[in-house]
Amino acid sequence: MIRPSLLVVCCLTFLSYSATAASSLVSSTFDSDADGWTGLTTDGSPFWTSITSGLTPTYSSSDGMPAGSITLADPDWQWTYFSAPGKFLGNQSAAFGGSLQFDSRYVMAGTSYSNEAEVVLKGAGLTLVYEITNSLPATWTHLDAALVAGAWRVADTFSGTFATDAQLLAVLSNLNALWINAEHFTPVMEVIALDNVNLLAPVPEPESYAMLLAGLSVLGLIARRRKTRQE
Ligand SMILES: [Ca+2]
Ligand SMILES: [Ca+2]
Repeated sequence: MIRPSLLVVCCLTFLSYSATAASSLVSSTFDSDADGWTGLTTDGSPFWTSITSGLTPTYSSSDGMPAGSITLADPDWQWTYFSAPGKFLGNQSAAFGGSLQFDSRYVMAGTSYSNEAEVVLKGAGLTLVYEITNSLPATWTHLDAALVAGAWRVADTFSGTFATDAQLLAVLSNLNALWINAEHFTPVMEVIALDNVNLLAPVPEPESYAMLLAGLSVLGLIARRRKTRQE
């Protein structure tokens, strides 16, 4: 019979492994300020040239999920994006196979929905784009961009070729821009809010858990045998 103490250790180890496996690599929850986020406008696909950069988001201490978020007002006829601070950039290869998650909503709507890439990643000479939805509502909405090949297109939202594993990993390993859409409507008038930006490592497959449990069981057996021999 497995000793209760050993069982507890096994369970605790398993639980702590589960809790840390999908943990955030880097995040912005906007608890006290804009956390270094800026805004920019771009002419979009296929070149994603930045037209105006260094826009200052407005910080809200009362709006958010929970409170504390930023908004960006559409300043011109180009595509407006939130631009991530340095802590989200550089080598983020640990997020490969994971996801980029965030909450967003519109504070002020335009007259009709329009569509452009939801997230833009630049690095290693590549621009990758991810499309989620063109109908962002007024209520806070959780968005999840899986960082897996086949989910991202190269440079063009609707007709670009899908990025390969190698391309996605190359971009994540040398990330020099991470933009989140603040352009959901025509014409120039909407205000878009952002909260809880999270870059997450991949969650292990069920087989990984099974292997971990098998390994722990073997360790338990060895420990019991040693104990029996000592007695
Ligand atoms: Ca918040
Ligand atoms: Ca607009």
